[in-house]
Amino acid sequence: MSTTPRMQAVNIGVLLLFCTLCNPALAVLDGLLSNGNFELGPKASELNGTEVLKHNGIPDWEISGFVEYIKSGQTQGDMLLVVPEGAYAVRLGNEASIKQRVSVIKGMYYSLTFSAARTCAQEEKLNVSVAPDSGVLPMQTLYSSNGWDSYAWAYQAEYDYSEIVIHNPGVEEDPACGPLIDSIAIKALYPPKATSKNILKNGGFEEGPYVFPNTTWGVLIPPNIEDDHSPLPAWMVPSLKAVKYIDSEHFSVPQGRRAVELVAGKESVITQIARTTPGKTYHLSFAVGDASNSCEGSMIVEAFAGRDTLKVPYESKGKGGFKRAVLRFVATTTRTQIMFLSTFYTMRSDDFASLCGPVVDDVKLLSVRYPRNKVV
Ligand SMILES: [Ca+2]
Ligand SMILES: [Ca+2]
Repeated sequence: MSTTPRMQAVNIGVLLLFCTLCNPALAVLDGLLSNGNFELGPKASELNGTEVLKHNGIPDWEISGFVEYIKSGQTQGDMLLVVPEGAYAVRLGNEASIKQRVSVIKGMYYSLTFSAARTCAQEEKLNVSVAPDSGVLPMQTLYSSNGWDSYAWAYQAEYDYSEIVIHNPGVEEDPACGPLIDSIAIKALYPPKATSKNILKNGGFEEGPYVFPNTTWGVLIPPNIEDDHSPLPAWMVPSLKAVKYIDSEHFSVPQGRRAVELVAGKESVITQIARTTPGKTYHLSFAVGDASNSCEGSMIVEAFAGRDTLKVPYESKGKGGFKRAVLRFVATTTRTQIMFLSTFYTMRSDDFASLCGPVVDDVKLLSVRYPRNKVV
């Protein structure tokens, strides 16, 4: 059957309408960067031992400085080097960096997730940048006992391409020191909105950084995130230590597919500023539980809404589960800070080395109709 130009125009219109409803960036971009797991390596002639000799020696990457191509099972002194994904990873020596350019949508927010491990006792940092944004991620706290942690970092694309650079700003005496890097992924972030059912945005933490399907240790939302480029949209982590983003595929999660674990006691804090009306009464409801990750013991989550607080005790057997709590308060200002932290520090009972803590999820803030003084 032939189509008239008018019918074609209608069809295109339908197609355009359809495509404004879908997220074009999702299918194209979410997931590993090209050779983001470094399983494709340099030719033997481009290696001197483990050192990569050519700046384009690793397919799809551009390197600078002393970059090593590390095979899983390789030893360093008496330490066995393990790789989180596949058989290969890279190590960044002092002032070394890796770079890849990707196509993005200008103005859109993106989150990067990558796995890193320290190989020496020294404090280490990684500088992640997509010009003009950059961030320094501290690696001094080891959150997972296997040595690997995954980190998230977010930015807003200023151009229709992004040059993603991970750089080791360290100046160690031992050139064999320096972080191992593997599995670099990107995910488009969609700024969440408040709804009639929740004044808070992203209260269930469903919008967040890419989580690797094959890693079992969640993703760290690094500390000192106070701007709007949070990899956990709408939430800030203004504390000294990270919070952990966990997925229902590997952890017990109270609601939906994602939640946060407060892994560093009072040093790991999540917060969001809510618009409130002075004099109105509000209910801040939330779930407190454990991630089913052998994090056992008496826990307390402290919730704050402006000057009001609620301490929620939770007895964890480390096998999953949660309870719900409500903090009722009367707003005194037009902006109320909502905040959560964990009173205690907890270690996993299966290794006594990994930091862990209570899980917070399903955070909802709503104004309630009845005035406070009429309730008996
Ligand atoms: Ca790999
Ligand atoms: Ca959730």
